[in-house]
Amino acid sequence: MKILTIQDISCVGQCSLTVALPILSACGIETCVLPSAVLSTHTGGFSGWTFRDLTDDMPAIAAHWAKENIFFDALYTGYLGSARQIDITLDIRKNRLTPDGILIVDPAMADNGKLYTGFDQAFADRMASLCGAADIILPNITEACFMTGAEYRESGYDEAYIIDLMKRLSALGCKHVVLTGVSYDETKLGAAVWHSAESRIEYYFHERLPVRSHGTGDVYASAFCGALLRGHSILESATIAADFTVDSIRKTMGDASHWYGVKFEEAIPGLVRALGD
Ligand code: PXL
Repeated sequence: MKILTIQDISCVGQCSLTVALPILSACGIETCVLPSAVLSTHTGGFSGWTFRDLTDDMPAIAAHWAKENIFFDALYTGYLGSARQIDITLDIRKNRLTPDGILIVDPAMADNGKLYTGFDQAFADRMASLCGAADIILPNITEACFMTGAEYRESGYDEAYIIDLMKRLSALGCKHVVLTGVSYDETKLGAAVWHSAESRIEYYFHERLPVRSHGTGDVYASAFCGALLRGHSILESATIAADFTVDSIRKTMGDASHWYGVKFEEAIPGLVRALGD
């Protein structure tokens, strides 16, 4: 079982590849990488970061893999450095995935009602087309709204709002949606899983912690991919990933100097136990 993940290297900040690689490895999955960009830090709270766009390197890397007859069982995309990388990713999906290979897309581009620095609506529209080609997508509510044109609501919504979002997302073309950050009351937060073919919703709710943390989307998505490739169902994987993310946040709470990410490393033993043999 071999996964390829395409996302940036933020050298410092505990997100993207520095999170995906250790978590997927801990899950026992061979992980290959295609870095989309190299940044000195992530863009969420630091200032003056460096940004090396690797778009131009990506086609040659994929061409070399083709020469070497290298294929992947799964492709997991996160933060992409340019709109052109979406077309390159679609090419890689077409040419380098095994016949049963799956595409999992985390449209990592927005949170808390806002796009991350450097992204615009045109990028969100291209990301919507990548999500349309995916087997499973892992958006938060903000990303879902930017991709579908739905109104963003932070709280106070009901199940009809979430089901409308799910229908809009599956109209893009994806087979399953794992929507994160769903909450119908103040004490619980969780993920809603939508199966497009059956128009069926499932949930996993956990305790809501009183903090907002950076990088938790990447921690969640990486653990989700690891659990899924280890043979767990989508709902089980969504559950394992949520428990791991909550544990990582809990281990970071109270350490204000660690504002830029979560201490997921300390939660890895629990993740490995949750995966079972
Ligand atoms: O965690 C998502 C992410 C990934 N990569 C970079 C980011 C962010 C979020 O801000 O800035 C570079």
